[in-house]
Amino acid sequence: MTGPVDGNGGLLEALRKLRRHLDRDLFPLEVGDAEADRRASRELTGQLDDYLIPRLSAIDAPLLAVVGGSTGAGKSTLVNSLVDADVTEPGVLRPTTLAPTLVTSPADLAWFTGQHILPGLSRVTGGRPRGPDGSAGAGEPGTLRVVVAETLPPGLALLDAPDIDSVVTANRELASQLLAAADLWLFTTTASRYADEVPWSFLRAARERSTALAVILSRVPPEAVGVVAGDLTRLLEANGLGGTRLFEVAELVLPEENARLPRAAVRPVIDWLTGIAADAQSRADVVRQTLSGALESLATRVPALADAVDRQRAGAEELGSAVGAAYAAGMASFDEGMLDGSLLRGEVLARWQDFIGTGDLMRSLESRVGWLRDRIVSLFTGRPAPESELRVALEHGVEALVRASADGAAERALESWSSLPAGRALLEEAGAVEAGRLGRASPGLRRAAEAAVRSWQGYVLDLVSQEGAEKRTTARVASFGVNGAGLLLMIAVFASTGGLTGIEVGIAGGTSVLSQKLLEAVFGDQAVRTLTIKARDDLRTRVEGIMKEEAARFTALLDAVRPPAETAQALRAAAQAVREHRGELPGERRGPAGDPGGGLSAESGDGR
Ligand SMILES: Nc1nc2c(ncn2[C@@H]2O[C@H](COP(=O)(O)OP(=O)(O)O)[C@@H](O)[C@H]2O)c(=O)[nH]1
Ligand SMILES: [Mg+2]
Repeated sequence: MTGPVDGNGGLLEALRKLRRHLDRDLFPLEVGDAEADRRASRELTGQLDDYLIPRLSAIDAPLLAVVGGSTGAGKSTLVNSLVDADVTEPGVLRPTTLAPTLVTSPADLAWFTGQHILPGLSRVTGGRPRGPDGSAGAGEPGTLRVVVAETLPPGLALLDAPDIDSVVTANRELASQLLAAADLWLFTTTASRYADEVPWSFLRAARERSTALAVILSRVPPEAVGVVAGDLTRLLEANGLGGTRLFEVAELVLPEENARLPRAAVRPVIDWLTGIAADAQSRADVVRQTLSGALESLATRVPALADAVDRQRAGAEELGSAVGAAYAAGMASFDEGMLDGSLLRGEVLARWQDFIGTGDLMRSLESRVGWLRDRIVSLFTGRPAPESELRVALEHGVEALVRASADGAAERALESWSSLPAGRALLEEAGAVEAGRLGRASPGLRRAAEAAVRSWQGYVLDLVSQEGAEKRTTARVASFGVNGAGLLLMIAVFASTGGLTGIEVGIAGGTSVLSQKLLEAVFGDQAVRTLTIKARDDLRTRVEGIMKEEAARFTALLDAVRPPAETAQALRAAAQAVREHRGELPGERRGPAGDPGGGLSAESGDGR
């Protein structure tokens, strides 16, 4: 009875495959109504685990009828009355009650205590649950109490579910979970509550998934018997549920609080259920109806999840581009700083003046720039200063520029993430401290920039010495010194006067013009252009590497959660595979329908 049925192996495999694709969190980002997407995904995985996969693995296993409905509808009373034993606790208004009770015939006990359906709920057996104070009703959350009732026929079990409208979220979710695991819903409502919205949202879901369903209209005042049922019948018809089996149970004066109803009051329900349980074909019909309805629903539910995964990827893309744009702007501000001459101010300018002023450089120059030498010498005092000071000053200047650009980019990236719900949520998850850190350049930036500038300077010296190895320039470079020429080239890299104003143009502009002239004197103007471009590109590449590292602090948060690119497509393919194997479900009953009271549609209910 519990072995897999021949012929549906492909379908089962398709469902298992689909299930595996749902294993990871597919909706980590706050994109669109992510909460609804997560809920839909949870419901789907729940139904696959709790019902579809175990049910298909054991198509002949006993039926599970779940008694669901609103608070106080009389569900527990009904279950006790149907099995003629106090197996579950009616009248309990304890919002903490979380362990639902499943009543089974002794013959089916092994199936229901084995973790086949609802494998996530551990089983407890034995008497009615008691709270710590001995009061009735409490049960361990996450458990399913399995109770035997001799009166129940083999082949059918009843489950007393929590209230679908419980004030406790966990109870409501459990109620939905149990209903999604049912072969058959015994949906219970009352004369006073049958028009409520919550029950109808469930009933509509049952209709959409063509779940096998019977409605029990309970607690009907004797004078209203027939009247309310007529109204409810019209409502069912109006909601596409015409023909639903409807039982009416009158509200009786009970001999004591929480007593069972007299057998006669629930006889029609008992007879109907017994009829289904006794007949293998009726049971198979119920299972097939619910199973095929649930499988059918996958054809829309799974692609909807795939679309939601696409939205997640698009959302991640948007956050990624925001970071990209912020750091591109950071790079642009570095470029600007490199060219606007601002690097040639302050400390660099002072060290440059020292450097030039030593006169060593001047003396080594060729005569055609002699006029320049004269001007410089008259301009600057001859303080001796090692060229290393100029190099250090340049290094600091470039570092400061890199840091300012990275700070600006970080601030911009943080701002744009904060303006998007998905970004805000990621930042919140990272924590306020980390978010604060993200808004500035990383602590490691200083070292990275130092290292980059030093190796760039090394590169520039290599460039100059390579160029100096050429016959036409060897003597001139030698007279100059590779270090001296290298420094001139570094200065020339920052030689644009675009951003300078006032007197600075004169000085900084002069600085770069001078270095340019000196370099040209050594290498020739064409070579200087090439060298400058090479040196500038090399520095840019190094800074770009740093910016990439900086941006990675943001993108790492995204990469940690972003669903893989192939997920949505894999989900759609899995849904398609399920559809292709749908035909493996045991077929519909052939020939004239010998309905042993088990038909779930069309004709009127016994109790009406
Ligand atoms: N007098 C009377 N009380 C009922 C009837 N059906 C249920 N009740 C009471 O209504 C309360 C709620 O019933 P219960 O079965 O716990 O509803 P549940 O919340 O749907 O499980 C309990 O105190 C029951 O004893 C009925 O037909 N007559
Ligand atoms: Mg109850």
